Amino acid sequence: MFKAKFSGVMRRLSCLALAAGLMIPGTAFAFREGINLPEGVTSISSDIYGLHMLIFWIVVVIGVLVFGAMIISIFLHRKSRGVKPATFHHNTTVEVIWTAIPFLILVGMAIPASQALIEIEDYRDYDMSITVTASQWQWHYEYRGEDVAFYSRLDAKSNAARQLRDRRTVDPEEVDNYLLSVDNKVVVPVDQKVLLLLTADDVIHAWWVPELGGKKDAIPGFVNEMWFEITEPGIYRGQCAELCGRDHAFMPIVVKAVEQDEYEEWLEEQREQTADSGDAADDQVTALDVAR
Ligand SMILES: [Cu+2]
Repeated sequence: MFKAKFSGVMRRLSCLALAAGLMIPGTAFAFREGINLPEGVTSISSDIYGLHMLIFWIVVVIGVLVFGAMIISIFLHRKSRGVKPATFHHNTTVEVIWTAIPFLILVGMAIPASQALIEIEDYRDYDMSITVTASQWQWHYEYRGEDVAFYSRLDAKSNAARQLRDRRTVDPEEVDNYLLSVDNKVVVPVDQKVLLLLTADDVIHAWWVPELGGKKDAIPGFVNEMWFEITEPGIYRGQCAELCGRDHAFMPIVVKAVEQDEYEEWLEEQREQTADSGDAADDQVTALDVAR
């Protein structure tokens, strides 16, 4: 008798512990730095973050209400207190309520979600555009109408550190932003709508810088679009986000957002370099591929 009662209590306690064990650390964990979605530095990324947090809190409230009702019911209406099960079935009022409330919640979530999606897909009225061509394993950026084009690859230090142990000349621990640095950064001005036209030469790649909000596939034979407008100067890092072959992990993306004057100066420098080097960029690819 005592044993049966004890195991019943234990079962209930385990249920409570499991529910609390899943909910409390889950909520706390989401707020640890680096775990939650980054708020980012573009108008779209902050909209996405706002949407994410809104839905997160709706889910938390639903979770607390549903689990709370379950836990209270299990505790107060337990057999050992002499509670007899109700025998009714069908309650139209309750059924209308539990259909209408989730419907309203879903509509409430769909409105801001649709607004964010429409904004993400609005490619009109951009200030500048860059054609991004991915290939194994590098990015090519062409600033449209500016006579500026270059390849962007893993920086030499990260590349030396990523080699197999016997060929390694640099310790990965000593490399800042290991595997997240490139030789040529994508420089863009702040507060300008930058349109990216993405495609690929060989297999599918994906351009992804978390702090700019969203990512987009670069697919051979197709041109995909994405846009961002960075509000804060800084360096933002990302990676190819589509498994694209052996060196997929070694094609990072680095975007440097600067003020308009600095951007103009950089463009001028790049124009000079592009004019000097001619087609040298293509030769470099061959040399790099051989070296790899
Ligand atoms: Cu890739």
